Amino acid sequence: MNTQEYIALEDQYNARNYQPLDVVLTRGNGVWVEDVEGRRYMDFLAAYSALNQGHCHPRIVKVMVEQAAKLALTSRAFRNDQLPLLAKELCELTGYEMMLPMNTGAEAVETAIKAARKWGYRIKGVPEDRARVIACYGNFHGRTITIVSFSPEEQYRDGFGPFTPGFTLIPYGEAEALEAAITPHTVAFLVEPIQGESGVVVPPPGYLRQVRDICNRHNILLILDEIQSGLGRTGRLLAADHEGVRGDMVTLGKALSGGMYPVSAVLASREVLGVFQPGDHGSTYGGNPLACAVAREALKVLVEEKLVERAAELGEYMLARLRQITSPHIQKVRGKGLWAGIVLKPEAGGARRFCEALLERGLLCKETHWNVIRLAPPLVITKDQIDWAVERLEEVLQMP
Ligand code: IF1
Repeated sequence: MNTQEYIALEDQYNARNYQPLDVVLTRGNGVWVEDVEGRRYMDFLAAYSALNQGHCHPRIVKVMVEQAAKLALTSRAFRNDQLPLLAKELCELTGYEMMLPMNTGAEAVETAIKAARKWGYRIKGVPEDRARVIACYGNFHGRTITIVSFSPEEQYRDGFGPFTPGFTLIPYGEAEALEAAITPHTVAFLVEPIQGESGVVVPPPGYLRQVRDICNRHNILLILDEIQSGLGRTGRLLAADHEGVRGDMVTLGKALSGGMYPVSAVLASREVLGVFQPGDHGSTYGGNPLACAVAREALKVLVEEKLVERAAELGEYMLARLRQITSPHIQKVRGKGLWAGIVLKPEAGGARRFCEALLERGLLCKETHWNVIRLAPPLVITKDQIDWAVERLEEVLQMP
């Protein structure tokens, strides 16, 4: 079958909840992917940071295949021999006391919100059903009904009401706005250390430290959504590490499995995750031995291949090179580590046409918010490969 035939089938039988670029991929290896016509592309999106370890990392594939053949799923009705090891290794790596495993990012965020509400009622003493969580304009935390209830993006909400109450939105990057929005019923502030979907929006220096301080003073939980920013992407294990800030809860997903399988988790203190009693919360697949074995290896690869250090070093190089591009279309380049948003001027006609032109030149990336070209290559990328990609970006950004 060729590209057009696959596209026709997908459009006939699959819900049209996406508008992907018209490339049908069939294999991947490191930073490279290949389509059904045998054409090769460099993946500069890395599944929105899920592929920090690169496509089909041989060590993770090996563990996955071995574990799949051994024991894949027990449900949490029984214990398995992988979950305790992942829990210990992830907590030791990140310095948190406990974790709670789920599957997708949205589930981790839902879990954090549930924990924050219960903590508010049981520990902070907020009156039942009055708890409020503050989040930011420009946020993206997933697509469940509760999460889109506080999405600022009209399309993500349109047609999906009625919504879950209990959320307040404030501007991102303004610590004073948080202080002003807090009420006695506020239980948590949920924030991305760098906003991904919004176009790789880096808050002003000191922002996270200020919000940490405000949360301390008002006894509210700081929930850091590191699903996209965490696990090396920004050149630190967690993006909040740049400011030496620790959340009361951290959500992880995406690269926790190296792109191999949906694995997410909430990290927190014993006080916070201790609010869950048996039966309060769970998931059939959450914490399954296949997921845990894969996540353990994905974390080992991250550490042993020094991918975090690599992102710091090569990220600086990539951002410097991107900022040297002269193009009439570029308004500015934002980013941290191997994560960048090239913000185009309004008159550039949107980022999609540049992504389509890049596709023709063998570079895969994706627009966000119509005028931002988002870049997030696998962290296993080399300097030469960054040069190769930047050359192609330079070329398409010269288009009229
Ligand atoms: C899609 C965006 C990126 C996330 C943060 C939670 C989740 C995400 C910070 C939910 C998910 C996604 C989902 C994917 C595209 C992608 C995305 F453009 F939509 F916003 F990366 F920037 N917190 N991000 O970024 O995790 O439930 O999807 O596992 O198409 O929705 P999930």
